[in-house]
Amino acid sequence: MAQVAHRVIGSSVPRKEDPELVTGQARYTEDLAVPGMLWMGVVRSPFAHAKINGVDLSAALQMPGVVAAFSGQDLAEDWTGPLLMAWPVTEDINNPPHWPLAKDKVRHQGDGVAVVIAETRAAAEDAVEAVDVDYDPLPVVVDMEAALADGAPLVHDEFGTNRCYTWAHTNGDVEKTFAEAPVVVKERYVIQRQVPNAIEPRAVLCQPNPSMGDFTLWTSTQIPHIVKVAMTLGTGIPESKIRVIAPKVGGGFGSKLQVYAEEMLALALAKRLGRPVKWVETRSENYLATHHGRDQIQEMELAADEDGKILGFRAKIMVNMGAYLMIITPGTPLLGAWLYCGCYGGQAYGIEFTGVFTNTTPTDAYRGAGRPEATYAIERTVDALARRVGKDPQEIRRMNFLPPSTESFPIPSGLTADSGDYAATFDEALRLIGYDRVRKEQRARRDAGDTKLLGVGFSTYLEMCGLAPSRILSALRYAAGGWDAARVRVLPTGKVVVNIGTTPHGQSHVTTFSQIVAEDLGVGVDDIEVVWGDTEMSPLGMDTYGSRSLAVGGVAVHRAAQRIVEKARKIAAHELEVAEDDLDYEAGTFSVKGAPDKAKTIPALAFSAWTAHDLPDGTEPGLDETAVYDPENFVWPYGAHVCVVEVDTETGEVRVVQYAAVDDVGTVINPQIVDGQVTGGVIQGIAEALYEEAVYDENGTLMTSSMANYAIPAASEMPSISLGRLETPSTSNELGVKGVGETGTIASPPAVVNAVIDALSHLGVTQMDRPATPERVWKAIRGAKGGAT
Ligand code: MCN
Repeated sequence: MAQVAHRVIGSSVPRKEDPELVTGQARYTEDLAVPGMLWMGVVRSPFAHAKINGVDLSAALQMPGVVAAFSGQDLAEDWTGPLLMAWPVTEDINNPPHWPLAKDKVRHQGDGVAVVIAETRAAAEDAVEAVDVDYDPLPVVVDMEAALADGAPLVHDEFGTNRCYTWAHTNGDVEKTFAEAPVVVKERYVIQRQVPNAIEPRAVLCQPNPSMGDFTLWTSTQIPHIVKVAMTLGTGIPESKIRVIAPKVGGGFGSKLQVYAEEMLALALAKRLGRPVKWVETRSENYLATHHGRDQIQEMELAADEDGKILGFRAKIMVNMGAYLMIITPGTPLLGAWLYCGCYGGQAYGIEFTGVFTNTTPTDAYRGAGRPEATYAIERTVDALARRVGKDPQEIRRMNFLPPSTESFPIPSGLTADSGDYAATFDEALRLIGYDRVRKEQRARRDAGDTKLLGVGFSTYLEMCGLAPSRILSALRYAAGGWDAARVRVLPTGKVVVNIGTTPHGQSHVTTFSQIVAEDLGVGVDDIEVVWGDTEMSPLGMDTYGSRSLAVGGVAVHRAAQRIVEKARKIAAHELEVAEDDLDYEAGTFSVKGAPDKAKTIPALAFSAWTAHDLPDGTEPGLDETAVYDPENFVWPYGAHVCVVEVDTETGEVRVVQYAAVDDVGTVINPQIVDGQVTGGVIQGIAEALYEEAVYDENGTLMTSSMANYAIPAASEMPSISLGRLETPSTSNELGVKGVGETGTIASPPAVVNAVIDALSHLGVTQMDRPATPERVWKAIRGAKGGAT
């Protein structure tokens, strides 16, 4: 039965996506097969840096089932441009061309050198092994500081340096503030590199359609619309001849916000061979060839008065680009550039990023992208300031919070945030955790000499997301816009079709966008079909990343639905023979004021609009409206996360025993989906704080190249999370919504590490690198006790 339409925003409507997923009916790119399909295998470099003397494909070409094989040089003429890099953050950035296959040099382990095409996947994989590449290994640099030192091996000779760019931003008089401040704390943090591990590795299938002279590219991506533009730029095939489809996508977390070599290769080879070409990434390839995340060295400073009142923020940050610049590699840190002040007041703000090339897999967006790094820096350093001035970390936060506001207000970094009450979320998180009880238990264990110590850590964060407005993105030299689009059609039978420009890959847009339309048009959520992920069906869109889908795309959906209501009102007034002003509208029904039985519903009006037998003069037939929305501001979720850990002083093992997350994401469309997003995000952040770390040896070999040695958390390691919420409507859009997709990952890592330090603070531990592995924690305990490590 159709659900009651009004009040549908704010209710936990069951996910419309689930039946297909849980019954195994959903089709991912890997599930797709088309007649005549060939398989592609990619030959990858075992070296992090080497000259390619030659690529011998002859043995591979002799193997059964092999149809073709090509080196980077063989395909050089197929490209009209390199892989897309869309964010040249400064005018003088060093931006090396990045081709789908290396031609003369490889620059990171896993760099593609050649491809083989075969009748089956197994034949392609065997043939990859048979390709003989003659390499001359070159000196390697993996460490950012070493890469900037004189005489370091150069990743790109033509630049004469491994410095990619330096970008800086200030607000207020930073030098003076720091020179005159009675207290300055300075901390150094290493934000370790991470490997995104979506459940579904990447996959591509490209089918040429000879009758039309066009190509269909199915790809496991977050950004089909952007991939389409990039394919045209890279291959010269006109956009009108390329259709990109993202079928079901099994997670991305930023790693599929990318244009990958394999997408360009599948398209170019389908064109060359006139046959469909498919490639599916193995998990090992995922570790080497899907972009990595994070990897910064931060120097973070706070200037304050003797009481701990913050006066200024200053950060100097080195960011590892890896070997090439991918779609937003240089811009990723800038997404956090305004958040090194967190949700605190202050008069001066200065930030500088230096991008550095190394012989490692390129980095790019990973859930939170720039904002978890900023939040980590400020939330750790606020604790350091509390230690310095002898205050409780709780107190230092409260005295520095920005004042509560339901209006937009400026923050120290110079942007305008939209609304919030920072102390209120903090109070609620402390209540959920049972703060006083935890502190009592902490003291009791310490007093009893227990080897399992408790620690409490805070993270009171401010996020900026909903990436748009286009004019700010342009000021930051980002190459694309930030708008999004939706088309809403009410069909003659009253069913509704909504074409959206965002591309969900686990975020439930089908459900939540149905809720918005159900609320607007008074139809049941099950009477609405949401169509996405296909550039032919939803030609206008900017896709899904930066927690933008609801705050930008969802608002476009709402606007298109409102246009339907406006047009339907005209037709209703005409049919009921009253003025438009004489109509009430509620839950999909127009009724004459004072005569409620004289009424017309949206489905009935859709039928009238379709027959067009008696429309008001000048009215076009049909109820079919499109809206394109480019917001005036970002949206600014915030909240307070409190983590309780238990640290085993004998083994150094850390276990999260309690976790409370109280977030304000504005108006909530679907509470259950929001809770799911927060929970998943927090778990991802706990893993970042305690387990995950990509480690290279000095030869540039990735030592953590599989799930056997790259620790991904299992359910058994995770706590249950207490969730709370405040709902302060965003002032940036008429739905009042803020994003939620990244909040948990942005907030949680400093809460966890602050908790570990808190557990050991009475021993003199003040510093902890991340991830806080048992070895690091054990060494910190031994070091603090003055014992040998
Ligand atoms: N929502 C809501 N009310 C709000 C805010 C959001 O009901 N006030 C709903 C939205 O309507 C949407 C979902 O919550 O259904 C997430 O919305 P939003 O915050 O707009 O984020 P996006 O849909 O743009 O998703 C992107 C974000 C990012 S950037 C990463 S990375 C991420 C994430 O979402 N990757 C994910 N969540 C993920 N979840 C899954 N399962 N898989 C991923 O790869």
